[in-house]
Amino acid sequence: MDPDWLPFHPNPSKPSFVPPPGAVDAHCHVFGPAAEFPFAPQRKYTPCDAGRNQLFALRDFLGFDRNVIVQATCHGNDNRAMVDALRHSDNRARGVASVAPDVSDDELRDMHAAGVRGTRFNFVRRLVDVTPHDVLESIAARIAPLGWHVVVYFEAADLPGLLGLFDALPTDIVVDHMGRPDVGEPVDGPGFERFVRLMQDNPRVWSKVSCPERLSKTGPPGYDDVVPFARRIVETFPERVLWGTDGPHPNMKSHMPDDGKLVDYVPRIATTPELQRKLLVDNPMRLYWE
Ligand code: 0GY
Repeated sequence: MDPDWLPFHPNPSKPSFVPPPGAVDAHCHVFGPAAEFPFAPQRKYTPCDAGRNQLFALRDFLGFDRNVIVQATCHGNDNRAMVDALRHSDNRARGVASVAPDVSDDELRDMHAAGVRGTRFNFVRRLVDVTPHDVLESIAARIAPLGWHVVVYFEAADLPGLLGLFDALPTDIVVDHMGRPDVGEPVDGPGFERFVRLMQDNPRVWSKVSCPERLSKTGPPGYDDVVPFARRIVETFPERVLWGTDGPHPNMKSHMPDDGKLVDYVPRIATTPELQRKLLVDNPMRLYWE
């Protein structure tokens, strides 16, 4: 693993908030283990091993029932570790893959049978060499017939340059971590307004209200400065929000979050049982299990 890699929290606290029955952790990853599922040669980071057993143990400890496992960039387009986790999940995990436009129909069918329901387009330059938009459109054309959606990860400053691509995609679009707003700006400032407008103008766009630990400047345990941003999205678009732990937390440099404290953040951004049920159960079930 990289010399400055922070491994996942060894003993997270038990959350005070009890997730509703059937709750889904809709953003998490598996890393290897590398001896069985080697990392991609073109990766931009080398993590610690964090395989499926550890992920499922964390799920149970935190009081969740299901996972959505998102292909991490350190595995490139080799989805075997993620698909293996889905196959060992007892139908309690779904996946988001990373694919190239020449992926075969057989591969897509196999992944679908294992539980993959989306593909991820990553625009964060520290994580990937960004793929041209026409190539991404051709990938979207391959996965749309399966009913899959596209998960997008980008920095807030890059949103204007992506609007044309988003318009051209024939699928639902799920934005990771609210499009990474600068939470030092006002919640009604121009940067975040642009993101809110994207969701307002496009009923196909969903948002994960996850990763306060990546966005916060005030830091743990409460990530207080991120709360108004996530709360605004949850309250404005209660039917199109998802939440996930982001375990095992790739590339955290400032600190390693305590997953129990992250779960305790949920009732601060989804403040009623109804909003909590939509965020953690109804919405992810509709997108990934129905
Ligand atoms: C996240 C965030 C990060 C990494 C990845 O696939 C990945 O490598 O998503 C990050 O470094 O910001 O959502 O897990």
